[in-house]
Amino acid sequence: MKTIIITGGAGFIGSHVVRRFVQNHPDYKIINVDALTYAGNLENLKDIENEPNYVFERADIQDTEKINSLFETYNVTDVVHLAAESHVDRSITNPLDFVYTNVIGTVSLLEAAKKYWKDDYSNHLFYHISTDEVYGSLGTEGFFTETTKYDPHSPYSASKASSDHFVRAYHDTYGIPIVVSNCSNNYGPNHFPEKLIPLLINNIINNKPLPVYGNGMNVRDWLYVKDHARAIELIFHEGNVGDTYNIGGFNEWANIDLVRVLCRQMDAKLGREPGTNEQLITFVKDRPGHDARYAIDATKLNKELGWSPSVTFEEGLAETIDWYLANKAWIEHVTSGAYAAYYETQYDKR
Ligand code: NAD
Ligand code: TDX
Repeated sequence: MKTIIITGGAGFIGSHVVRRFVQNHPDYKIINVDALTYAGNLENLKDIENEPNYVFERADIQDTEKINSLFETYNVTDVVHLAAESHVDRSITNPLDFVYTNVIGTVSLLEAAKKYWKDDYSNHLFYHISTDEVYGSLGTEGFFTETTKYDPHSPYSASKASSDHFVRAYHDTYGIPIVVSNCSNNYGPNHFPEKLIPLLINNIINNKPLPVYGNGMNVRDWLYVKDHARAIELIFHEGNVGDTYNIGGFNEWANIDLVRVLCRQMDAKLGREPGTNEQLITFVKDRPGHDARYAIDATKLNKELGWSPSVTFEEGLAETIDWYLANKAWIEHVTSGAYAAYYETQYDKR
């Protein structure tokens, strides 16, 4: 019997992780701890909200008193930590928000784990979900491995790198059982439309310009979110304590090529003439400090734990587009109000 806090469970990746754990492990109690920022949305979990092994607790992970009380009330055995400020462009405008949640919030959770697990660390795990962006930027060759030196460039990746270091420091200093995974770019259902793929889908549906930063040649390595959630479930159960695992599907795309593929797939889905959506492509000012290329080497995860992606990019993208077309109300809810105002500040340069 485990009682697991999953932080950030109302967000994009977190909601897929919560669903997997709730559905696959009826013997675990899953406590979704989320502050419900602009990125958190309980609509993502409507289908499982009444499951007997699921509880939602609205809390800010920086609130140490509240986090302590949750550890005490539920006798928490494990933490799967996803809550974060996650958007690079927002980190450029508001870096302190990223320090507060990603760094201080993570340390606040580690402190609770240290306090409440100290009598016997052996039956516990603090699993920290991180990103490939901590490794910095690659040239045209090579991959990020688990031993690549950290070299973050954006306030977002600097805050995630810092949180990774704190998690490992709590292992080395206090003996807290930890595991860290660093994943490539995710895409899929429930992705907030400030991020590239859902932003493109939403804009194509609405015949709005498709903003491509710089020359569009920056490369990202894309993984379907449900495959990331599968990897997290596997690492949680079978990963070596103290270890790091890189997660990725060897699926690199230059942004502009990805935009074109998506335009073509959506021409077909929307019954538009081939080439219609590509006319919406608009090159805009580049992101400051824009990393050139990310590429994950996931060999360790494959060799040691037998994980590999279950869907091709084409299949994942098709499922994603279908989900957005079938869930227009979801997009309307998350893009109304504050998000609409944010979007205007981002793309008024066109
Ligand atoms: P997201 O922005 O969609 O969701 C973040 C969630 O955290 C939201 O539900 C939000 O309400 C919650 N949250 C934010 N601040 C909080 C706070 N102070 N206290 C409690 N809850 C808070 O993010 P995502 O894309 O699902 O990313 C989840 C995790 O995975 C992050 O740690 C991110 O760094 C990591 N990651 C993301 C990607 C990706 O491509 N999206 C890739 C690799 C790693
Ligand atoms: O409008 C856009 N136009 C554009 O060209 C946006 C939003 C992005 N881009 C480019 C920037 C990147 O090269 O597309 C690429 C992907 O951008 P994002 O979707 O913002 O993702 P990225 O910056 O790569 O970071 C993502 O992957 C790693 C997540 O947001 C992070 O949380 C995760 O850690």
